[in-house]
Amino acid sequence: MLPIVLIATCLVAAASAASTFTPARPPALPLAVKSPYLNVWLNAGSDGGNGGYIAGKWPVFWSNQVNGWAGIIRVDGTSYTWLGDPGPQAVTQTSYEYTSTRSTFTMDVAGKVQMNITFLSPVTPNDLKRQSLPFSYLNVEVVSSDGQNHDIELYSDISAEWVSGDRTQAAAWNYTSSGGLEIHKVFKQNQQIFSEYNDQAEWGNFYYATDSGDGVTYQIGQDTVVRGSFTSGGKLSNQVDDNYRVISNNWPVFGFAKGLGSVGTTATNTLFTIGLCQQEALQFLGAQGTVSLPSLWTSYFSDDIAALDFFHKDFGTASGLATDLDNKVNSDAVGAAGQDYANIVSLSVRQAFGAWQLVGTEDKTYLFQKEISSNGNTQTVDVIFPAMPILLYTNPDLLKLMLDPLFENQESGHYPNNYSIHDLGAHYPNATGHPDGNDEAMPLEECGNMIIMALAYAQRSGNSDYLNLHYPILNQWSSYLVEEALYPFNQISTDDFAGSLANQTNLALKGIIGIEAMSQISNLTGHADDASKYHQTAVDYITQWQGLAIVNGTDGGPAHTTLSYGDAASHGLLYNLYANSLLGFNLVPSSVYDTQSAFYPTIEMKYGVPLDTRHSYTKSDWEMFVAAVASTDTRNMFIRDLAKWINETPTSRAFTDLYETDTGAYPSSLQFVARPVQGGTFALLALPVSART
Ligand SMILES: *[C@@H]1O[C@H](CO)[C@@H](O)[C@H](O)[C@H]1NC(C)=O
Ligand SMILES: *[C@@H]1O[C@H](CO)[C@@H](O)[C@H](O)[C@H]1NC(C)=O
Ligand SMILES: *[C@@H]1O[C@H](CO)[C@@H](O)[C@H](O)[C@H]1NC(C)=O
Ligand SMILES: *[C@@H]1O[C@H](CO)[C@@H](O)[C@H](O)[C@H]1NC(C)=O
Ligand SMILES: *[C@@H]1O[C@H](CO)[C@@H](O)[C@H](O)[C@H]1NC(C)=O
Ligand SMILES: *[C@@H]1O[C@H](CO)[C@@H](O)[C@H](O)[C@H]1NC(C)=O
Ligand SMILES: CC(=O)N[C@H]1CO[C@H](CO)[C@@H](O)[C@@H]1O
Repeated sequence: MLPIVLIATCLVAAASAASTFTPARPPALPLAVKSPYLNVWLNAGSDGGNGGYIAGKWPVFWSNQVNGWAGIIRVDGTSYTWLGDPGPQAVTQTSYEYTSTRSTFTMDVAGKVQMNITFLSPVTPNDLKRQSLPFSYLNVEVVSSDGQNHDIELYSDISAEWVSGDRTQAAAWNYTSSGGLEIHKVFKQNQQIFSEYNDQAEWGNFYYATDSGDGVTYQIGQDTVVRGSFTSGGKLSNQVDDNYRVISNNWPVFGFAKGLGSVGTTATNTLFTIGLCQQEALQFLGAQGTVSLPSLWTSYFSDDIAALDFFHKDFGTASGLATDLDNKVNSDAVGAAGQDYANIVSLSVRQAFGAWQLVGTEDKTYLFQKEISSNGNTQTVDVIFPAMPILLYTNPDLLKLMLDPLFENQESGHYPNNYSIHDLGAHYPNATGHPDGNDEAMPLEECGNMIIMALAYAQRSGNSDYLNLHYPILNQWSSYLVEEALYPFNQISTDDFAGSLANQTNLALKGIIGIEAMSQISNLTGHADDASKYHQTAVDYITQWQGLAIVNGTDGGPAHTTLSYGDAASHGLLYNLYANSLLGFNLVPSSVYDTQSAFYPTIEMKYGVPLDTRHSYTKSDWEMFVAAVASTDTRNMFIRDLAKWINETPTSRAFTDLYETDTGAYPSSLQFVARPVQGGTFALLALPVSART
């Protein structure tokens, strides 16, 4: 067998040489990335990926198990693979391009036919109905490229691997034709609501659909049988193998074939929709006790099929909205800091939104977040905080929908500690809180985060009623900051993986800016005494903090802030400085900005600046926070290094935010992937224009 494998690898490599990657070749290519449970990628980096060629490599769920998704095309009777690894020789990929919402591949089929294959996962921050829909598009355009007409048939299928992370589970399925759509439905027989296995959902119905029409056939059966009927005859049997069975038992697949007829220089178009419908999305401990919350789309649509039907037929509008967002993100980013910056932010959009899910009803909507990959917590405050910039940039109301359940849970008396909760549940989709108070304690971090985010939302939306509504608990958290912020006791920050430490300079700064934020909140809500009291404390603390935190370079080295007070040899990314600019404060003097801007270039590594002196790795989200408030040259250094990393990293899974600054690889013990914190790459775009360098 070995020689055959080697030959196959060489063939793929030879075919591979031709593709371009625009604007970059990311570690993983987003395919269907729409929610925590519809989150499928192509691994591309050298460490487990194949360089970004979609024909010949199976797509994977973010947690790395295959979600079988196949595509075959027959041209004049010869079959070629264009998606996944179903067997036939691969088409030649000539280009890959990503935007904020799309991944588009261009394929050359034997010099005869060109295919344009677009994976579109819509992101509509200002249109909650569309944003709530748990589906993604695959659109395939085919045209003759040699001037001749060719007889063409197109095929695609999904496997039952999408319906459970456990391949020993039994699936069932059904086929329907409805409203001009051909629809495969596949689901786990033993529905386990609110449960996961390998991070895949263990409940709900998956759908794979395409338009009805002449030449469309379908078949459900063993992978080799269904694909074999297509490659031998160019069509399927319209039969359903109703021997419902275990996912890995003679691998059932759900296939469509479409005869395109004789195709010349007029392109033909075939659209597929993939998605997961869950009537009930998660359970939440809020004002009404523990309730199970529906997916928001159920407010707009009577059932799965109605939602699927709307989504599929909405492709024209959805494409237009997607293009608007793609263009806006690109031009804003290029205008703010150039093409490298656009490459970074546009790769972050689907990933950030893909960790989020709109639930509840039109009257009471929430946006819930899964802390993908690091531990699966629900609504982690210090994971919302780094993602906040993309929410402020796209629609600040979404930040409110994200904070609402945190306020509701704690204001209803479900959390016993004086400081802010860390998360709303140990594992998504359970937002059942921590009534015992035994969550992962990050007291200073989360109090600062909640106060800063509440004010950021109110400033952008003009909604100071929101601050009034939550004044008592914000005030309580601020009292905690007054007690604890200047000399933080030995505790973890959001970078818990880096270890705990006393007197963390950056953590203290967050607390002090949080106190100033409470002064502003007090001002906006008519609490004049609190406003002046908190302001005086913040000013007093920031003065003391400078004395404690800054090494003035008396030993000849460059001045900088330390990682912790008194440790002159230490340093770290001072990313909490960002909040001072985001909120428009003059609390922290410009000398601190200047000092840090001059310092970072002196410790630059190949792919960026280390997070702190304890390790050689860094965090891309915090680098972009730091860059947003740095001098132009230093900002551009951070952006250039991260853009280079995207192109060169050996990591092969969805855009990690934690990587080694010298090799670009994962730290040996940790693989963070697909995390929403990449919304933090929008830090520069979330700043008021007047606050940008
Ligand atoms: C396919 O993509 C190529 C390259 O991006 C483009 O020039 C061409 O117009 C596209 N074809 C169709 C039918 O959209
Ligand atoms: C398939 O759908 C039909 C019609 O809705 C229904 O009667 C049947 O029970 C379904 N079968 C399964 C296995 O869900
Ligand atoms: C959520 O809680 C339910 C019990 O209410 C449990 O069965 C389920 O496994 C939990 N889900 C996860 C992902 O931990
Ligand atoms: C909450 O704060 C009050 C006042 O500072 C303090 O007396 C009390 O012990 C704190 N409660 C807890 C649970 O830490
Ligand atoms: C924190 O820093 C202050 C000022 O340098 C020092 O007095 C105190 O001992 C430090 N705390 C800890 C726990 O190291
Ligand atoms: C809020 O700040 C403004 C401007 O400094 C000041 O004029 C106003 O009196 C303050 N209001 C309160 C309630 O503190
Ligand atoms: C230890 C020390 O000398 N710290 C000083 C460094 O510079 C800042 C800003 O000028 C001062 O506030 C510190 O006292």
